[in-house]
Amino acid sequence: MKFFFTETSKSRVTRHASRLSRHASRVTIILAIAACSTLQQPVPKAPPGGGGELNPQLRTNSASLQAWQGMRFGMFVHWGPISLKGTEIGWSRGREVPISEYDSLYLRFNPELFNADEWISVAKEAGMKYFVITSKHHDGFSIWPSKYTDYDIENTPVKRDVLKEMELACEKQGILFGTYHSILDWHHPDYTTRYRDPRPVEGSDMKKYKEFLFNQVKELIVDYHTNILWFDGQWEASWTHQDGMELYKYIRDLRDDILINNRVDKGFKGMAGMTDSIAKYAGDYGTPEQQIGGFNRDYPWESCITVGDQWAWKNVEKLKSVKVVVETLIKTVGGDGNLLLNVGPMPDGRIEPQQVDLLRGVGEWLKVNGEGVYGTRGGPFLPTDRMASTCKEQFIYLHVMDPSLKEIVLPMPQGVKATRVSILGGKTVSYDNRERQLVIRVPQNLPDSPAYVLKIRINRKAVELEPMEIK
Ligand code: FHN
Repeated sequence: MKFFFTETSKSRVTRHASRLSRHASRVTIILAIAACSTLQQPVPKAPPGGGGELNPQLRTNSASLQAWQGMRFGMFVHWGPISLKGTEIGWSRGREVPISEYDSLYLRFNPELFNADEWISVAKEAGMKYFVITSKHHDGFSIWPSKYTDYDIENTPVKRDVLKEMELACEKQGILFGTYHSILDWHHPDYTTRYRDPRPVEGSDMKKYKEFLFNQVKELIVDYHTNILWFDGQWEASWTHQDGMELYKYIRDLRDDILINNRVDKGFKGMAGMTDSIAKYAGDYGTPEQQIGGFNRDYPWESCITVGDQWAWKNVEKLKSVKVVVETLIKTVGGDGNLLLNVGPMPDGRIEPQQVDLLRGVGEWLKVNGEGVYGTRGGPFLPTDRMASTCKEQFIYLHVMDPSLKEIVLPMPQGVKATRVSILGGKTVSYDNRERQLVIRVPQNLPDSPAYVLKIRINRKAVELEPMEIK
């Protein structure tokens, strides 16, 4: 289901809508979701990213980018036969799990309790607006019946196209469907970098591997209508900057409204995730990992973070608390980023109850405070450990994580005045406009919550205020 449309892709959306005419109400609902979560902000100046120095004319689809940025919060899922062992996907191949054993796990991968609708309902209850599943991780297992390999879901006991079921569940429930795809592939005979694998590289042919990779990416686009291609595994020497720009152009030529992260190319700058040079490397957004990216309104970014300490399912996992996840979300959106929060489903196909409970807790907070998250931009006050801010139209949302504050003093540019202050889910709040300052008196007896959000109406468009530091 396409959430995004531009002139060129409108016809696709129209075609899609006519195919779905019997579900017209769903199309309306989904487009309404995109609309209400689409950023209300002016189109950013020429969004960076795109095809990189080889294809500078290839620009990111700004309507897609804005709609995705407005969604702010997504579910990441790392899942595959390795969940049978409870060790890390990809990385435990040849490490905790001997390669021969790892590569035969798929023969007994039978997630009988897998229910895509349940997964997507959990995402919705968490307040997540998009979903990214590992179509293929570094271990080379394809979680759909691919025409280009037998190492895929079709040759497991489960005999279901679980990826199609996820796509349809997303479409039914109005969640944007996306796929994570590993460029490197430690299983494929033609991939030329080995990881803890004694197989010689002689005879492997990257030209053949690239053809395989491009063909599988086309399957994800044409057969599964992915809206996000979340690449990973770009760091090894087998994959070049030229390859990255080529793959970006290949995808753009197939569909101009798919979002492609910066790990398609070589611009990923370590775990900080941003791109060294926006013009040089291909990719639509930066991907800080296991950390909150720095404040950046000029280049879209998304932090990917696990609920525990492993990407794939791990028995007896220590999970983050609701408070930590809510604070992580606040600081991320306060920096103008998205948060892609990862869960690792169990080998039987369920998301384990403790992870579901955690996500539900986050969803409860967003039910009250989502107005200060969805469709907003980060700032104007830079995030701190006690507060972060987002903005939309003439409103600033101040997310306060420190319940001990009795009075909050905010810097205000000359001539900018508050005209109303209230608390989301509550009443108006007393405040004073002073010389280049706004003083807010925090109400007593605030509800027990990871954070409360003050909605501050000012006398101009909030996104026009220059970012300001607060203490
Ligand atoms: O190696 C992968 C890892 O398994 C996981 O998929 C993360 C998620 O983005 N990315 C790589 C580590 O940077």
